Amino acid sequence: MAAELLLYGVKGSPFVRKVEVFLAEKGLAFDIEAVMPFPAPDWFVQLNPAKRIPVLRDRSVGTEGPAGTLPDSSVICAYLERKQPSPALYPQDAWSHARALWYEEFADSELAARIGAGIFRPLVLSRLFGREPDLATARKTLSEDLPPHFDYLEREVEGREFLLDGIYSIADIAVASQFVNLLHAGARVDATRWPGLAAYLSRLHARPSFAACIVAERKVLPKVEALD
Ligand SMILES: N[C@@H](CCC(=O)N[C@@H](CS)C(=O)NCC(=O)O)C(=O)O
Repeated sequence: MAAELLLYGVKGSPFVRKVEVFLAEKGLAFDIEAVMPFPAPDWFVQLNPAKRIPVLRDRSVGTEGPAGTLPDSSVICAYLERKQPSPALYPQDAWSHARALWYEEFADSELAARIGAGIFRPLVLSRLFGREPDLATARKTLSEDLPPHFDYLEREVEGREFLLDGIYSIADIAVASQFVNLLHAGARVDATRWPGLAAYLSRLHARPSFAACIVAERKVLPKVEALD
């Protein structure tokens, strides 16, 4: 029987993974329908004029065309939190809630631009589409563009289990999801330079919700050499 929730997107996207992990943590069943956005098919552009994955369909709202569909991982997660409040994945108090949204935004814009466009795309997507990997861009991103962001996150997670002290939240899901793309590209956060961040990411990626995504994605993504 079809699940009530249907996710449009492909494995390997950090935004699709963010929603998959969120759904898994909520214990919500869902179907996934593969949509590759390079370029997005016409029927999909009717659902999301931004031509980006993921889009969620809630079949209890609509089963055909744009009815019952929501674009954007942040919008989808916010909707799912209201639809299925337990376990809570957004902090309750106003300040912590706003901080969680900031980390989510930081992940979806700042980290995605560097890890996605600067490392994953030049190495993994290039290989997937039969192009030569752009090692120079990936090396520069890892050695010059990302370290200030790693420094920031190292300070934010220092002495904490989660970004919002004691509360596992959308902030952790969004940030850790972007870093899975770094793993898939054969790169790592140097644990000697950023020990807190490296340990935080290892803990999150070991959660069943993340581990299941990582294993499934490794089966479909091209293998790349370790980035030195
Ligand atoms: N803000 C969007 C970003 C989604 C996004 O950029 N998805 C990428 C795949 S990882 C995409 O569909 N790109 C298609 C394109 O750039 O044309 C979200 O959170 O869902």
